[in-house]
Amino acid sequence: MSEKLWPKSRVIVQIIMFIVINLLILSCTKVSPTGNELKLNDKEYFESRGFEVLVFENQYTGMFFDEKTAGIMLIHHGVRTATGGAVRLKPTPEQWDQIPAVVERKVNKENNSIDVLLRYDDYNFDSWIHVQPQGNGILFSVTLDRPLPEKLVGRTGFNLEFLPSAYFEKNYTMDGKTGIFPLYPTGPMEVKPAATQIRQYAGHSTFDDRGRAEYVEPKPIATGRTLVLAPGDPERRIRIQSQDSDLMLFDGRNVAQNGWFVVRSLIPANQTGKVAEWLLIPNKIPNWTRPPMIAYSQVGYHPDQEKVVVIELDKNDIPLVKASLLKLNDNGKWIEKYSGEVKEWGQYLRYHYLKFDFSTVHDTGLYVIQYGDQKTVSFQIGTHIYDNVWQSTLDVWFPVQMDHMFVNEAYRVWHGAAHLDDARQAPLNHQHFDGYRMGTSTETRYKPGEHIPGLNIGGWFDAGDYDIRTGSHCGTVEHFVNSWEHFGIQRDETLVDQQQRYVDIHHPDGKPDILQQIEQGALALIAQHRAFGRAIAGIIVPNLHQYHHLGDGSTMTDNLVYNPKLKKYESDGFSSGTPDDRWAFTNRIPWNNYSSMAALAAASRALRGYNDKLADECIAAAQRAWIDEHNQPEVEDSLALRFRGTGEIEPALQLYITTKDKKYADRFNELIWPALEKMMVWNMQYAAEAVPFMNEDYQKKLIPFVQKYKAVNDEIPTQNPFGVPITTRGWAGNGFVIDWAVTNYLLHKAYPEIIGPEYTYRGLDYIYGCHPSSNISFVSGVGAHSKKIAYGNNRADFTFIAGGVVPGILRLKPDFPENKEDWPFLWGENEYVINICAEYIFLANAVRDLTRE
Ligand SMILES: [Ca+2]
Ligand SMILES: [Ca+2]
Ligand SMILES: [Ca+2]
Repeated sequence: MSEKLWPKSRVIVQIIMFIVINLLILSCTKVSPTGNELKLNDKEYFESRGFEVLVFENQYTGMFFDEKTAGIMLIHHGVRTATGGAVRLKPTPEQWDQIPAVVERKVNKENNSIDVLLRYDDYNFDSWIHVQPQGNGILFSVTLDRPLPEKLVGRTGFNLEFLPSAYFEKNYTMDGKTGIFPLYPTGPMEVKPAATQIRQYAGHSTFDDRGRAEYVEPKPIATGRTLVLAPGDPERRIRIQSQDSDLMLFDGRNVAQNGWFVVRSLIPANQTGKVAEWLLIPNKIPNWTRPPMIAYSQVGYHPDQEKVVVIELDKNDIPLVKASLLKLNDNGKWIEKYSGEVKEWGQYLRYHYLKFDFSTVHDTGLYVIQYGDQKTVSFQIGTHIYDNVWQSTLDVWFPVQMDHMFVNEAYRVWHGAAHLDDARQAPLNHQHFDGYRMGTSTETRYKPGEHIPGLNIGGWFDAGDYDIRTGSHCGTVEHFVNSWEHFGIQRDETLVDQQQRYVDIHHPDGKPDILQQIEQGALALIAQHRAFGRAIAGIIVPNLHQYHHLGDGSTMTDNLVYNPKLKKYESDGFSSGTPDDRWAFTNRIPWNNYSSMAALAAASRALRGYNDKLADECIAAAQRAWIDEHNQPEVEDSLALRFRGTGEIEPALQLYITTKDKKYADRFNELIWPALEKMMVWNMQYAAEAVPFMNEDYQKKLIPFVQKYKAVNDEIPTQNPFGVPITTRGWAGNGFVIDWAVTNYLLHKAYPEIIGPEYTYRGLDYIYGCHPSSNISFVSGVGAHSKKIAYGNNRADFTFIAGGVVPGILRLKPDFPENKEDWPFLWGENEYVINICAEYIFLANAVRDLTRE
């Protein structure tokens, strides 16, 4: 790169000119209620109309390292366009690169600024970032009390990362020289010696150097002092001016598909005091107001169900008093069918909410909702609308997740038979990057690193990654069994041949697909009992450079069992010297084992008559494990012990339902009541599932809890306008909403006089679009407008897998609900997970059942 740098004086003149022009503009335009200048608000972020700056409200959690939801972030005209503002040790930090810890965060109300002290423990390196509005923009200054540690010279900079999809098909200028943001990463790259790599998470490496002792880093695509992002787009235009050091623009996607466009200034060596300073000036559309968002179900409504839409307004928006419902007539014209008052709900997170109830409209047909000059796309009211909403989850999404199988769909192969080299005994004293850990003993008859035969069958890719996570497998199998037993789902649109390891989507084979999925799950679970006599935590790739795999699961390993006699990357055609086989994490975890017993006991009922041999083996293994687990010595003060009591509730119930042996019912009764006293919300589903199998005393004894549960339900609409429990943890809460709706369905079936059907409908409505931030359906391919860009294992293609359900709306602290529709890589918002998808099948069938009441 040989861009000529502008003289400093010219930059200063430019800044002065800019400030003068902006002051002129300011004096001519009416100042909005929130003002044009950034001000620290009560929630401790900088706010102006159309532009906000969050400074470490959201910190790196350390759990998955850089999740692109931490550091300094920009919200520009309602969209979070920048993240990761911090002093960083790489040009384009990846997920597992080092993250700074926040030692101190000072919010200075009196002078409208925030100071953050960041620390990298590995290097004993501290830096201060001072953030303060200036004129129409905001100033970021980095100061050091001590100079950069020698090892960090040339590699440390102030970074701010911009969302690629917000800048796709847009330009930038660097010191006046124009460019186009690359749609696809195309280098340039630099090769560096591995020894100079900044240590990644726990010493792992994201880079597979195939024995070359090197790694790669992107080089800048533009360098200069003044960068304008999207100069032609008033919504996205940002100007960044650096006083004393160059700005470099990088494309992080060159090293990781989930990378962002990074703007960076290097921090100079041997300097203290102010070492970098940027003035960032956003364009703001005068009096910008976020358009109203009408939250409704993309699938539509059954004529007899409650129909309430929620209207989400910008805080500067003035609520209207009426909304209307238009119906399509035979001549293709939209005719007003209903007009009604919109009711004030109030403030939730950062928006203002109204509700519009049109439950009195029962006529079937096509409708749109009109609020002001906004119309939704059309939706249906009809008795049939829930008839075809869950099938793609069973027909397509689950087959695509099937591990150890070749999965075909018409002309397309989703993936080959994966992980045929499963699995090796995981090493001792190991903390794995996906949360698995091994202690001081394998607790099996296998030596660390030894191949364990028989684990290469059944199971699903747990989520957007490809591990066999035992806990989620257990939940998935149980949800499938529940769907089978409650709704008798006979659907057959998929061929599954376990002998050939072959799956063909849209190819009936005379066998119910749901039983074939239960078998797939049971095979993975029983394989663990065959090898170890109990469940293990899971099976996962050993190397970080394998873990971030995107694409065909069958290429994640070489499918050849590891042979220590061969050299690395060498193969004799039958075995391989490359240690890429997945590891089995084998520690004994009581609650995991109990979940497995529950799933196997349930599976044995469903498999009876379909695969009797496997059904017999499942129930025998579950009963044997039950005895074995009760003979284990108590583990002292561990997570395991805490779950020991409550973990038995599920298997006790499932073993009882399968065997009718009273000892299991007794144990269930012994445990369920104190569990309901302590944590009713978490245990109510088990209590409700048990009702049809317990006596009248049980059913009576549960009534006060059901009443209490209803009281909790009826409290929810005062907490948020959507009337479903919305969690605010690090992973968005669709799974919890589905679970809640299912529990309410089971309670409604058992206690219709206490629990009405509305909660179950409401839960599904939420999933289909009646939620904060947008009205997208969270089930890919279901509803008029649904998730077309999600975190499946095809996420690098910015696409989806039909029938997958994503986690949904993530709340970024303090008040920003987000679900990116144009960026698949935020797993907390967009990652499909097996147990949630299986429970969704149950919920959709439950709602369909309610429509027949
Ligand atoms: Ca995982
Ligand atoms: Ca089938
Ligand atoms: Ca292998």
